[in-house]
Amino acid sequence: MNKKALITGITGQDGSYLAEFLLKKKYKVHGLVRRVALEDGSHRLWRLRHLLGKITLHAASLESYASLINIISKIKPNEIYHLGAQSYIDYAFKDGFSTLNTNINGTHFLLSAIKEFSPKTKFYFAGSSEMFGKVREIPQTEKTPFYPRSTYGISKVAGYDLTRHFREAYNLYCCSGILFNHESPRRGFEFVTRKITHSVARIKFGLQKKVKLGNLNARRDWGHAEDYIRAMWLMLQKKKPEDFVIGTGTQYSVKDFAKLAFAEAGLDYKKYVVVDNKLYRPSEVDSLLANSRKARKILNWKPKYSFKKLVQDMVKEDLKFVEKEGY
Ligand code: NDP
Ligand code: GDR
Repeated sequence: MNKKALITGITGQDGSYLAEFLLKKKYKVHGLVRRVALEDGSHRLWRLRHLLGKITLHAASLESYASLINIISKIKPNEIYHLGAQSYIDYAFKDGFSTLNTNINGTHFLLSAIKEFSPKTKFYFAGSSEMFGKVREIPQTEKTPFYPRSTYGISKVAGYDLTRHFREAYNLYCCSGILFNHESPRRGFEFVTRKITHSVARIKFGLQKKVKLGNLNARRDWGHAEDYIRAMWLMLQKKKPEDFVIGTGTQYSVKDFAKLAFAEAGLDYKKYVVVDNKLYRPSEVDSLLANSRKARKILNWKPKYSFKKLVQDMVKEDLKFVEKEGY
């Protein structure tokens, strides 16, 4: 019998790679999407276009317990990957209420629905390095205390605690991946890496003159999404549910990323990057660095992409994208 997986956030960067990965492993893949995605598929399902027909999409809302019960009690998936979230931190500063509402309640609803209607389902929660925020130690491990710096980070700490609580109280297979930043040619355009590589391509084709950025000194542990979705799957294949930190163990600044991305297109970033103070965040996460020794040992996981290869992949694909689409 093929295994059944349900992915929330399937229209996002990670959801699309994970769907592809699970199809290759012969899973029956179900995705939870907002109703408007089905109505406006050509736009909202762009990352899934090549998979339509091979996956089953269900309209539901992370804000509605009833809609989640309907799907979970019907499918009774072997595995749920809960990736759906308001994931853009700048927006969390503009509307903390909806960020907390979607991210915390959505997680709580799913866990409750599993407990009531499908207790054998294994559950993956998309935790984040943003939970470490103002870091208490360097590098960060599964044991590092949390100190979130945005409502997004706070919502992810709550989701992480809910996941642990349902595991301990009801003996469910629930675990969290504490994933550090991961990027790809499918990254949303507002995140800094994609904003940079898309701007590089537009500048190269004469469609744009400059790119405005905020804090160039923020440092991140950047990996490739394709490596990270493999870690999610590995976490659900163990006998015992456990939480894992996933990252590369290397760190670069936004400036380093820009320098390399422009250089890949034969350009000098200094001529094109403009710092705009309005793009600084009210409270910044300055520096994140993973220690994923536990995942390397227990999951036998390690990233295949280097930082350089990630940047090259994103610039190459954005040059193709802008040439083809013209924007
Ligand atoms: P994306 O922003 O690319 O995707 C987010 C997904 O969540 C989309 O499918 C979006 O659907 C869905 N979503 C957002 N709000 C709602 C809602 N109210 N109801 C239903 N669905 C909703 O994120 P990523 O793929 O990059 O990340 C996946 C998960 O991993 C997220 O939870 C994120 O917070 C977390 N994470 C990501 C990291 C990264 O570096 N990428 C690192 C650590 C954690 P729609 O298309 O309809 O908007
Ligand atoms: P992040 O990613 O906040 O780490 O969250 P993002 O790419 O938005 O920012 C990374 C760093 O770059 C700085 N920065 C800018 N950021 C954006 N978006 N736009 C700019 O113009 C800009 N200039 C500088 C930011 O201040 C920040 O320090 C991502 C998301 O995927 C989360 O969902 C996930 O949990 C974390 O990664 C781990």
